[in-house]
Amino acid sequence: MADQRVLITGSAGIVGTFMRPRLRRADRVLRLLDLAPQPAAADGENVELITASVTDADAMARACEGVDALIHLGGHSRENTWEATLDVNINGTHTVLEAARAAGVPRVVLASSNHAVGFRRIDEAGEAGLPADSTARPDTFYGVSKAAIEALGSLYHSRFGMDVIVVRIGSCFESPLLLGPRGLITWLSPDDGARLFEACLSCPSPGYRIIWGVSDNTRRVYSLAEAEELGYKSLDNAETYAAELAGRPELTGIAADHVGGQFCTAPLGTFNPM
Ligand code: 15L
Repeated sequence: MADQRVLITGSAGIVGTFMRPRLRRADRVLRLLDLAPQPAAADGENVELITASVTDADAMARACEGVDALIHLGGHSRENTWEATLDVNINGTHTVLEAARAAGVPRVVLASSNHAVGFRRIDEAGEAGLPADSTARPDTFYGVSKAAIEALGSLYHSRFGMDVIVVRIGSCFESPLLLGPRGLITWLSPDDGARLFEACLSCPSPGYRIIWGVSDNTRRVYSLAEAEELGYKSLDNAETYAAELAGRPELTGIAADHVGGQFCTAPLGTFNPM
């Protein structure tokens, strides 16, 4: 059987960089697309490197040729101006989906974020956690773009039958230590991230789904049931870092009460380096 070809946009970004070695398989070609330079293929690494923007329709059309599944991570990963957010995140995702549709890519995984629902209150989460398909309550222009990305994915599924899985990622970093105490709630370990994307790539006929991308953290407020239905099993828990985070400043007020944390109070439309 021919190798599976998986296109990853934004492959030089934080999550993309974590996924490159973790999604490597002998029977898989990773086609890695980013505007930024990427390390050359290591010995025996089955990768194809493309330098391009997700907003470039011709480049995306070429990138989607012969692709079995697409993981769309590309775009601004935090708050930015409305114009940049609209251009790269919303128009860029439209360009990506349109190229995937035209090339007959059967499955697309879209990176969304907790900030699509950042203004949901933490105390809305019941015992099982906040449902993965809770309706949008964005906390930023960035969050609005993620809600739009989710809606585009739904449209492309309904109109064209593409399998589309939207992953509302919590905070995917090497460890929750970079994030402060909120990371004990939101952390998605890179290894769990890879387990999650593998489940998205291999589950049979998912249709359109929204799932949370989070580790099985003791303090998690997001439901894992929807991701587990696709075969995801988290093996990590941010709580192992709790002692190291003790004494670090806790969020207060609106930021503490809502899923989006400090994004809920950061200035709108201003690049947020967090
Ligand atoms: C996100 O969506 C960002 O991409 C990431 O940089 C983190 O800030 C994360 O949310 C978070 O909520 O911690």
